[in-house]
Amino acid sequence: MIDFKHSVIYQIWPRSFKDSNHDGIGDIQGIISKLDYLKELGINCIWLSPIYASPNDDYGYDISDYYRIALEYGTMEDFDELVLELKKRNISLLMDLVANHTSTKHTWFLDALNNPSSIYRDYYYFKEGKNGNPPNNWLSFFGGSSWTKESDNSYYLTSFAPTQADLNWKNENVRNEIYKVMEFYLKKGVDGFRMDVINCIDKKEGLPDKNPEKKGYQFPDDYILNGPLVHEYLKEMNEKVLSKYDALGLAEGCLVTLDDAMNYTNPANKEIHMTFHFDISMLGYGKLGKYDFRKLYRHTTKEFKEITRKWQTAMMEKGGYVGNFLSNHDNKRHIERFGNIQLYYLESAKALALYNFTLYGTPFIYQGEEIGMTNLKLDYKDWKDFEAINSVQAMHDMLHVPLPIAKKIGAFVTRDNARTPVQWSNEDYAGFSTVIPWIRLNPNYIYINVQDNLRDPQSIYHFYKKLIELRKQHEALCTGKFIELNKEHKHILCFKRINEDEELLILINLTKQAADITFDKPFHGIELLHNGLDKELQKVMKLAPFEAHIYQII
Ligand code: ISL
Ligand code: CA
Repeated sequence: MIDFKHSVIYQIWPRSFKDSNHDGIGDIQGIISKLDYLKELGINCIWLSPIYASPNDDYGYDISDYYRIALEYGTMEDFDELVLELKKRNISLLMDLVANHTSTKHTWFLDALNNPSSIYRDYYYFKEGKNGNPPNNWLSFFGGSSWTKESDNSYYLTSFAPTQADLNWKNENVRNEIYKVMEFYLKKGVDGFRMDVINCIDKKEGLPDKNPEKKGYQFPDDYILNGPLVHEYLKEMNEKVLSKYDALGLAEGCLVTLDDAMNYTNPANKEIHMTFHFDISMLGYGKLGKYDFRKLYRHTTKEFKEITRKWQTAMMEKGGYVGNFLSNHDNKRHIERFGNIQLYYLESAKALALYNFTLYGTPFIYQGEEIGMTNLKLDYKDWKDFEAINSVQAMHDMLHVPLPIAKKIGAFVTRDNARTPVQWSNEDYAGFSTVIPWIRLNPNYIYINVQDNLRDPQSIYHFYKKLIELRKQHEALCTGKFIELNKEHKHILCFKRINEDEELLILINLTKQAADITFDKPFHGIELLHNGLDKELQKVMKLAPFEAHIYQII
């Protein structure tokens, strides 16, 4: 089992990581060519977003064959080579397991569709409509009905894109098929799985309407998320697969509740080992997410601190475990959401990194975050993200938002923001490729790129490297208790990480205002890291905007 409490995990979204064969699309050989860069950064584990055969309606999250590598990413031999090269460097590998749904191009689904007596019909949710309407009023994650029409009055459940058909986990054969896929990759030497929307695999019995008294599609939150059987299925998966291979299970934890998260990951329950939670990444969005456009707002520091406290305390008290992330392929890059790129680009990138690396829980880095990549507002014609395209259309069709406004909102929140190619250098096409990439490059690659970051000792990259190094040197950062100080402070997050041997003090000004903090008693400390000027630890500390420090108390 990978030592996940002492790991730093780097997420690769392969399409935009590095192209090796001049087609403008990232690929496995591209990843292999950058393993030394990742090793040098100090990470010891990779979570690789899907690389399996897929029609790419949702860029790999719609799998048509679990046992084949997508042509544009390479071959199974390339994959085996990747596993080997990772082993040489002592870097573990988590594959993405997309098991809530398959692509509608998967042979199971095609057979179900074409053959009325197919055994595969029960692999999915096929259901008759109600008076010319879908079987129920569930809203899809990507906008519109959760149901896609098969014929006049027959539908199948598609909780995400209409080409992603939900699998019926109540069918034992489905579960066994998924376990077989897991074993196939475990035998190849992978170390575990990041499980896509795994907490959606138990749908409410009978698939009833949600809030039937209301008009229009309703988000089926508690009808499809964290159903009671998810725990049973995860226990079975643990017993039949994970435990046998000593493999790591990480849940995506889509909109997970605190109690469920703790139950999924409490070792006593023998389910999985770690989960993400969405509370930080949903900040600034409405309950329905980034397209809940009337509710978009700039989060408050109070909320940010409350969420941090809530999850840190829960882990201490309830024994569960989370992975901490600020960015991923599903959200625009965090530097613009929680930092300030206009005035405090370097400071806020570093302050937020310091936050993510000093919490209890395993820190994740999303590709390009370590060099301070930013978001790119794409013209509508350049959009690739189905969620964005469909949600904008749904806003227009269902809520009568004028298209130009809907598109503005879409450009602001689309996942494409975070999916532009990694900026390796200031050469043509940012050193990502030698031809025009599949999605637009951020023109700021001229001054935001890996090459320049490597050269400048004050760069964001070098700051991440130091943070990773510090986690290796200070056990308290990995497993120490989290104790918050001056909770009510309006700007500064202040906490200790403590174990039997040491006491660390972390101070982060989360805002663009300068702020003072006064401690009840004076501390003395050695400065371990800061993102501005070296400062002695005193009873009253004056912090500049986004200033952040780690001290070892003596
Ligand atoms: O992006 C989101 C936040 O608004 C979610 O709706 C997202 O779809 C959800 O977090 C589930 O994400 C995962 O499953 C999706 C896939 O599109 C995402 O890329 C994946 O991370 C469906 O497989
Ligand atoms: Ca390529």
